[in-house]
Amino acid sequence: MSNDTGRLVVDPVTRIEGHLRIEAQLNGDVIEQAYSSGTMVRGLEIILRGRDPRDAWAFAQRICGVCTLVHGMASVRSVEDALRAPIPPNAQAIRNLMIAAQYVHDHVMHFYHLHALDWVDVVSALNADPKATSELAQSISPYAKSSPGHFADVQRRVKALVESGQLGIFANAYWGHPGYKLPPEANLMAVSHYLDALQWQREVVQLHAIFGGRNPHPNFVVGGVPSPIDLNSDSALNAKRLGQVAEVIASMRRFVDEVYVPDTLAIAGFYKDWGAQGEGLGNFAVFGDFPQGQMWEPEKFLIPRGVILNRNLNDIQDFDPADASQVQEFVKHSWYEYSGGKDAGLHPWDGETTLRYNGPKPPYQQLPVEQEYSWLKSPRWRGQAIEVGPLARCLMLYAKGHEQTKELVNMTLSKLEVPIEALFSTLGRTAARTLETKIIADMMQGIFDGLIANVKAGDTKTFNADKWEPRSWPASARGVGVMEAPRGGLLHYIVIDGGRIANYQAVVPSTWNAGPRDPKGQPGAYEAALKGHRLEVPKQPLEILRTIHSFDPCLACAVHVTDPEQGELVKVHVSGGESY
Ligand code: NFE
Ligand code: MG
Repeated sequence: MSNDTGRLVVDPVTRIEGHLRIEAQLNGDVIEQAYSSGTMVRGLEIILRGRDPRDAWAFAQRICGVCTLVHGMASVRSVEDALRAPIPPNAQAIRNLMIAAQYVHDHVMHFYHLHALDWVDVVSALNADPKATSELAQSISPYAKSSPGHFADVQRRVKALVESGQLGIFANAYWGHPGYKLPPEANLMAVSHYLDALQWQREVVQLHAIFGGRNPHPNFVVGGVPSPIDLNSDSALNAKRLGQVAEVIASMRRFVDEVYVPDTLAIAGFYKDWGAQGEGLGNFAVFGDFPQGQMWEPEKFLIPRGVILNRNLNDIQDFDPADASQVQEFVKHSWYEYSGGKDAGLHPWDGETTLRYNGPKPPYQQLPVEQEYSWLKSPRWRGQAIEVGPLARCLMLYAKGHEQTKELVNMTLSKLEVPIEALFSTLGRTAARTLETKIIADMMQGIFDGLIANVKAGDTKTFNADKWEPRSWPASARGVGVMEAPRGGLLHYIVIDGGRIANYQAVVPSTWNAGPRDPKGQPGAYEAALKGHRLEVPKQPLEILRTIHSFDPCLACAVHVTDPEQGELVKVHVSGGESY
């Protein structure tokens, strides 16, 4: 909706996880300022206080059901970091495979089921010629499901949906918007792959169940993984199960190579203008992941750590999550209070979570953006707003000379005939997600082969009990669990006192990206990215969806706090004087 003050409101933004509101201040049809607000508070952070650190992962993992394992992983890593508890090589390999599987699963789902319909017009697919669609599909990929009969069948199914007046999974988009540029055949091909991806994701997610007992929310243990390896046992990771893992990896790589990568390139070719807008900050951070040793050896990460400022790929800054001058969270424009006042920035080991809603009572026209307007905090790196996620990782791999990344990025740029600056854009962000999926899917093969070789050499250890007993722990300890979640760098900070959790703070990817302005007035990544967008049809702000979806928002992850100690979730102060 838009009102007479030129404020355009998109609330809720759909095809994301959680509750996000975007307000855009328009000057004519151009976005002059944008504001990102997490509108629902929920969560798990403070209920961890007082608990056994070895149990924390099971609670923390419930922060999100999309990135189904990352908060469990970050949590066990935070405890292992605090205790300097090493894990066996097999456990590291299994964890790496599980993280990689999360990426491949999550990114494919995001592309087809959450983002594609910003670029693909389902209704236009009805006008496609199935034979021409088949020719198009076969010209870009050897993928098997590409016969004229197959596409005619898909078209019939979509037609039945459209004629029923109930688009179901395809409802609520701006069909017919002039911003849709794909020819009908490309639309039909993409819709067909949308349906294939639904089927595919159900099968490949089995990898988590094989290693972690189930999905979503597979099991973990501090000190390793809870799955014993015994090639000859029915109740352990045996030859049959490892064979299934090999099949899943092959299926992932096939779908990425034959469907996801070619589709991304084909669709991007019609949207090259999106390679020149939608980036915003120019600052990117990668905390690093896929350890080849222990987590406290970041120099051995396959995805390297570092910070890029002002798009400068030649001068990578060091990142240290334990340094209180580097990572801080601010609440100036958030519905929280700090004991040190609204301008303070707190390192997460000293983090505070005190909720105070004093915003307008819903339904409201617009948010008081000069005051508080979001349930997200504003994390900053050395005071700077930064973007995290696939684009940051792709840039970091590229900047650090990773050969496959350089080849893939250069291939993409030359195919699309766009300059390297096009990486810094909405299109670049979406393409980076595809390219990193390819890199990570390929990487899985090497990790898996390494695991098998190690097992064949006689090492079946998956759990290290040395630091399991709290008796062996120091009286107090602090740790940070680092990981790269699909949506970006993730940090879980834990303070352990007397064997119990004294403080726990999760600093989550979508908080870096979707957070509000900080005390210096610097916008977060979403807010900066939207600035300057011209809306072709302001009543149908497709452009906002394209750029916001390119980040793959998860507001469930980003707003993850609750306050059970006071027996009430939140005190709501409404400007009219009521409270409820
Ligand atoms: Ni809920 Fe999550 C990922 C984490 S997001 S999806 O990826 O951490 O910010
Ligand atoms: Mg937090």
